[in-house]
Amino acid sequence: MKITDAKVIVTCPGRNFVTLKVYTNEGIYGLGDATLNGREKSVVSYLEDHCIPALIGKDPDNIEDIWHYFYKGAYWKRGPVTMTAVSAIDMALWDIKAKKLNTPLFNLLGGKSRDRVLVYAHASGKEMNETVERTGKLIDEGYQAVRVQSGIPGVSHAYGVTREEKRYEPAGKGIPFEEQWNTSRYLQYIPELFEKLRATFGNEIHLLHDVHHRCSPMEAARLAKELEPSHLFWLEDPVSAELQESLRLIRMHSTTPIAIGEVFNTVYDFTTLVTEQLIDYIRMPLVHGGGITHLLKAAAFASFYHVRTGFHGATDLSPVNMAAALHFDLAVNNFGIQEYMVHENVVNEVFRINYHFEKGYLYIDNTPGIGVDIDEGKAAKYPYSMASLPVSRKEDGTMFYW
Ligand code: KDG
Ligand code: MG
Repeated sequence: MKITDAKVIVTCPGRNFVTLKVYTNEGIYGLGDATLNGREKSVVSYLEDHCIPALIGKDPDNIEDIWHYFYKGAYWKRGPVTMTAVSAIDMALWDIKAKKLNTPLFNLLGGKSRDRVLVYAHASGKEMNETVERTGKLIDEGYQAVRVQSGIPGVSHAYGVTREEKRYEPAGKGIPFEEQWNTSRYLQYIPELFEKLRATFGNEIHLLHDVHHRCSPMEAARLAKELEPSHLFWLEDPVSAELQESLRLIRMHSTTPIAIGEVFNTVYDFTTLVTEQLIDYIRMPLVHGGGITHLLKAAAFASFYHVRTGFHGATDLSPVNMAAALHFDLAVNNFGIQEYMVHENVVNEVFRINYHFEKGYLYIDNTPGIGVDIDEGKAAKYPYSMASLPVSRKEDGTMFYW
């Protein structure tokens, strides 16, 4: 079998998505998600200018070798742009192999360890009552796990809260929108919010929260400790984890489970976090973490330290990634939970999906391969439109982590 061509499809049905399509001489093609929120065109360039010319002519069956060609073979390795491109190639090759063998992808990853995938949804509100009400709505819809973010009194734009009456979407049109931040107000408010959520909904529902990299190690330790009575499923990204050692401080002070890694790209970003058991869940998704080939190894490594997966699954990861993630989630033993932010309906006009939600879980059908397809005619109706993630400043104007 030979790769005869590959192309990159950029489409913006409400938000930008980048999809790699790899063609073979046997008429089978594979799809890979190559979306890197707010940096879409950088990945397009890396794929078109550097990867695709070298990919053509290779045997798509040799996934391991091709992965190392684009990873080990590149002197300028790692980083989100490079690794998103590597991920897209890898995902497309697994799609091709599974289609060729006429079997759903999970069968090539060891088969099913479970029949369904526990997911968590996003609830957010401008203030406490609205936040509690929206959490209740999701529970009524059948979700068993909910990530809860809320507007903070005195903070003009807290992370994760929808600015319009639509679902929360992180990227905005044009250059970055500037949000404001105040850590002390946040630290005061969040334990009260979760106390109220537990009092309202009881202990059965799984509650999650994303700090989105905004605390110092000691602030994060305080928050994790004060949230202990609310028994969170996890506290996500309590600190910006460039400095892996900073997680030691949080662990020293609290038993609240910690999830980290949606901005990581390789296993080297979290070796200390795993070997010292400083985290409980690893969030690095297939689309930014080197695809299925690298995540199989990273998840296996994490499993030896009892760290489970909890893949990133926001709306800026395309349905191709979501379906690939579901195959992975079904297969690996140390699966923990899957983030599921529902795409707008228009996205599912462009992408034909093969998964559905029922009573807290996602189910995927037995379509061979990853099982998602793209309608290129519809994709062409929605041209690329520049969008960026926000930036964040403290009230005195100091640049901060978003
Ligand atoms: O592109 C960035 C978003 O996907 C991110 O801000 C969402 O933190 C996020 C999450 O946990 O889903
Ligand atoms: Mg997050």
